[in-house]
Amino acid sequence: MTTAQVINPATEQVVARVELVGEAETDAAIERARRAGVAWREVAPGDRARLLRRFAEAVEADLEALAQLEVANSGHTIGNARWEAGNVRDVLHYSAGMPERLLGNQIPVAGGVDVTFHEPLGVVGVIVPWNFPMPIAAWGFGPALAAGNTVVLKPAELTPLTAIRLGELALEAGLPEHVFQVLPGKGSVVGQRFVTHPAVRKVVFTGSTEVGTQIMAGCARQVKRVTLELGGKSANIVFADADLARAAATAPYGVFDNAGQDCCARSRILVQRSVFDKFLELLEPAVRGVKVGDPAHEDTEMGPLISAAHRERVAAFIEPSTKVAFTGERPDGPGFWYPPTVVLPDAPTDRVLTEEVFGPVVAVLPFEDEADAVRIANDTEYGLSGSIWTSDVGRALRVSRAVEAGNLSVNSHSSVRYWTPFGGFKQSGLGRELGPDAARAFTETKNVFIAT
Ligand code: TAP
Repeated sequence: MTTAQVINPATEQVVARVELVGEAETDAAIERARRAGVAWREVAPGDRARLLRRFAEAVEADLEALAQLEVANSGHTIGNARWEAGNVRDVLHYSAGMPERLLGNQIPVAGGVDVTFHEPLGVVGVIVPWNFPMPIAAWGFGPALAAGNTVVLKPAELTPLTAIRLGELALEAGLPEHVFQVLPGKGSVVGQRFVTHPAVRKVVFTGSTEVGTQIMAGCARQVKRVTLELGGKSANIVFADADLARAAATAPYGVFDNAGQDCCARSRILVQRSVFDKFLELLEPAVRGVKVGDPAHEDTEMGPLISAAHRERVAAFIEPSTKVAFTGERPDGPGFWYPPTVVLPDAPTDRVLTEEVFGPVVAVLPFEDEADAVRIANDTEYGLSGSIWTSDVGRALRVSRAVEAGNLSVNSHSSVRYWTPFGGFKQSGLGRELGPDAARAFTETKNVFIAT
């Protein structure tokens, strides 16, 4: 077996070595999951609910330790890491409400009775990126388990530690063996096997659009079900009638949270021209004030990037000709630090406007009127999130309906709530996670006609 080093991005120290599973072990785990599924789907819905609640309680009991582990695993600030572990707990509690509510229909027919059932798919493969190792995992495994499926989960190679711990907690909570297995390994090996193995009936993938398209093409060969959560280039639209002070004070948190390694990052700030200069004046102290540093400190707001290679990738967006308006702080010494950076693009074709940076770099640009704002916001292949700042309710609704994105917020930057659906338009993804229909995405609808 090969091993991978897990490096704390804030210290560059090796914090763990993890054994990576290969193709044969992946096949064996999928077979175990397939067998475990035979009994799991027959567990009474109320008992499945109770087991998911116990899993949620085990996460709650371990919450601080999970959060501390995430700080070392991925460099997330301790505040964010606590929210992320809490999100896993909440998703599990919410999923525990699903088994008893997977209702079918009774449809009026002549000559008999017609009913529908929501049958589990079987084995579900969940592939998770490094940017939110815990929540993104739970958005897949919580509803999938609730619907009676078994789950094999592949964490990102860079950040496997918290997922491994969640696998242990599931067993401690009493989930039957092999119902939920965590398989640390390479995407090209373990993730790819989820795509090609016929017993895996659905792949839930979160990550880059590039890999997501390969997974979709691979799954197409077996008409395998797929949910994709991919990249973003979201717009934060600030109208002249907005509370400008609030819009400017919160804008950094809409894009620099998790050091910008967030598919929902509002990495384009569109500001109505009449207040453009005023907005930049207000934005500057907010950006300079973002507390960047040791993610284990309680008041740190932004930690490091995930790796040296990723920092290089982010830095490459700032070319010699790029107009940098201002930057925030970054600590010296070890750690993959990059400062919050505000740029003023020259042309709509600038890479910083068209490509996902996945780092703390935001482009600010002016627009003329509502139609112009919508045109610019939609001028991207992505469509995941976005914010609209205005005091006009009618405009808020008009623009929300016109922007091609799955998750919009008005006078706020919130994107993720476990009880509302989450997912992307266009190349940001396919399907939805979370929300009241989350378990349905892990079932097939079966129709049965009984002649009377
Ligand atoms: P990817 O390189 O796409 O990796 C994501 C996951 O897929 C990792 O677990 C990776 O494994 C695995 N993988 C890589 N190649 C694979 C293959 N050929 N077959 C199957 N699995 C494969 O993305 P990343 O660099 O980890 O994350 C950054 C990207 O993810 C950004 O573009 C970001 O926008 C996107 N993202 C989107 C969302 C949502 S919700 N839409 C959320 C988070 C991130 P390894 O770790 O072994 O490479």
